[in-house]
Amino acid sequence: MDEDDRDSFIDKQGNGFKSGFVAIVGRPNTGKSTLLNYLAKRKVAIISDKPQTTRNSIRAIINVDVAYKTNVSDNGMQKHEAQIVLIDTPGLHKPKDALGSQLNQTARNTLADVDAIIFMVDASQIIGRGDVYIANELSSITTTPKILVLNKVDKVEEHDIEVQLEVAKQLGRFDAVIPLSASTGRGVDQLVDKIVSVLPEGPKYYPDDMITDQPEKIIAAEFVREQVLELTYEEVPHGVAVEVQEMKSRKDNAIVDIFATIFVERESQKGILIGKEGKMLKEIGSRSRIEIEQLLGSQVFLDLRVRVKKDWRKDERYIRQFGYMD
Ligand SMILES: Nc1nc2c(ncn2[C@@H]2O[C@H](COP(=O)(O)OP(=O)(O)OP(=O)(O)O)[C@@H](O)[C@H]2O)c(=O)[nH]1
Ligand SMILES: [Mg+2]
Repeated sequence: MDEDDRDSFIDKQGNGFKSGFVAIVGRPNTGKSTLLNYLAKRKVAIISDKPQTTRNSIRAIINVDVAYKTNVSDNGMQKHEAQIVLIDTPGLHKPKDALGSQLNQTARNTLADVDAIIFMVDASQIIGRGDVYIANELSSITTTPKILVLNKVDKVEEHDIEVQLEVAKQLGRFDAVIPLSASTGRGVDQLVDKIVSVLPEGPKYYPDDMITDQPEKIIAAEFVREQVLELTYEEVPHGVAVEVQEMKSRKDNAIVDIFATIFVERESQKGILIGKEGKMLKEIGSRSRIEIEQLLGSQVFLDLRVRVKKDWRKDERYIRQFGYMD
């Protein structure tokens, strides 16, 4: 194709640029946030091995330049620039409290207004009721392209990947079924190609240098919560919320002061988080400070407190205050 031909092709197809909003949904712990971070090439969403880690819908802006097959051009391959606005959502699950219901609501609201949906299932687990439940909900959405992703294939034998793919295909009608590993990146290129192929032509929604819609203050609070998830067990990680009250640079810009509070539901949990001689809180603080320093690119002074808000997960006011209301 010479230069003139290319121009006329672009004119016919609008500007040839593709873009759109793409939601990732699935059960808790399937690896949605891991995929988001892999594609964003940065930690935008926190990750843990505990279910219900993500509590907001989190956008990452992925600018891509892919060649994909088309019937339009002479050689069957057309290079396409695109912007994928990927939206991570809380895992859909059977809720036990007001927070759980709100997390499900946040995930469902996201589905209403996207250009494509990625439904993620975990290849290393039995594909079961929780997945079927979500698949049934998705079946009522007929006009949005849907891609089923079988994640964590690095954890299973090749033969079992085939078996799981067959089971996954029974979950409904999808534009594609793609096995991948959000940890190693295997299969991610195929997913990106597929997403771009189903996206409409559209504008660049966000500037090139923008990675996420999450303010630094929120990410900093999440980095603290991630360490709590890492270091605590049973009910404690689920009952924790983190709020950054203040974040400001000192006059010489060398240090950022951050004042944050970890909220728990009970006095006993407060004791666990502070730990013997304050050891636990110190550990949470120093681990999250390192992450926040990387995020901000400057030295950080982190002041962490622990406070009790009794049964906050049952109280809409606190769910809203902590920023978990959509
Ligand atoms: N081996 C392996 N582990 C993975 C992969 N993707 C995610 N994980 C792990 O699975 C766990 C859950 O990952 P997350 O990304 O937090 O899962 P999520 O779907 O966002 O979970 P929720 O936010 O709770 O809905 C973490 O321990 C990840 O390290 C993968 O491709 N391979
Ligand atoms: Mg998540």
